[in-house]
Amino acid sequence: MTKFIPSNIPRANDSAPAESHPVPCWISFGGNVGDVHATFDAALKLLGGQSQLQLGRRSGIYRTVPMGAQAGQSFLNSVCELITSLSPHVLLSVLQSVENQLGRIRDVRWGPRTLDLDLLNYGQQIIDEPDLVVPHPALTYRRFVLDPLVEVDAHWLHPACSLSAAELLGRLEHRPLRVALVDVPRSQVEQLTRPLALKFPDLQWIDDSPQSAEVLPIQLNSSSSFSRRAVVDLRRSPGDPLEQLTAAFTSIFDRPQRISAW
Ligand code: A4P
Ligand code: MG
Repeated sequence: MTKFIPSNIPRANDSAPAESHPVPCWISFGGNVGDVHATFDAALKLLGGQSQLQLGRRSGIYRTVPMGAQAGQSFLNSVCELITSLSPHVLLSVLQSVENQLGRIRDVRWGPRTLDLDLLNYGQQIIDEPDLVVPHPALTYRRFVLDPLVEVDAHWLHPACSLSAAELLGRLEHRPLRVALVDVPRSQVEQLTRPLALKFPDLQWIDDSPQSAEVLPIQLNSSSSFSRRAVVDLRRSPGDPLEQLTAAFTSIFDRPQRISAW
């Protein structure tokens, strides 16, 4: 079979080889500009029309609280499974091409958007490159990703930390939520925790080294790897540490509402 590469898709970053066997991937859909449900349908049609790419399971559609100071109105979010033999980078290019065709304007990071398609995983592969990180580093704390994913694939296993989607969601639902900043000096912790305590009263800050599975570890700065404990990794989030934490807790304390089937 001839390998199909859409003509408008750049190949420069296609360093990883395509898989010989189709790979199951979860894609997160998000949007908060225009008729988002219609945009999701249009995206599905475009993706379904690609060769080497097959549509799989999909969740219902959820209304979610906007995460990030610049994010705008409430979002609709969903997840859809794609089974593909495209390489990870070509798949990312396909997703970006579909976003662009459906009116995505990239001006503000975490800004309002007609459509955002994030690659949550590529089978069990772990990729950490400047333009592509999988599993998606933010999926461990985003209710707008985990709630739909648990609906359709609760047993999905995070390739790096080996927690299932249901376990990742479950640890966000403890109240009070016990959290520890694993790489912030104790002298700076109070400056961050005090304003957050007012906004998120169900937070309980743990000072000690977070060894317990019931403590949610959060990483802001350091380069050391905490992946085995499934750290909440905010190193790529925009803004200063207070903005990064505010955004993360906004999503963690959200209660996404399933508003319809897809
Ligand atoms: N990139 C790296 N890894 C990936 C990956 N696994 N999937 C790079 C997709 N892209 C990946 O993305 C920026 C760059 O990330 C890309 O060039 C790609 O090479 P972008 O889509 O251009 O910009 P963005 O979406 O503004 O940034 P980012 O960091 O992807 O933001 P997110 O994570 O998409 O979050 N609130 C609610 N309730 N629901 C939402 O869906 N989404 C965001 C944006 C903010 N707040 C939200 C929601
Ligand atoms: Mg994105």
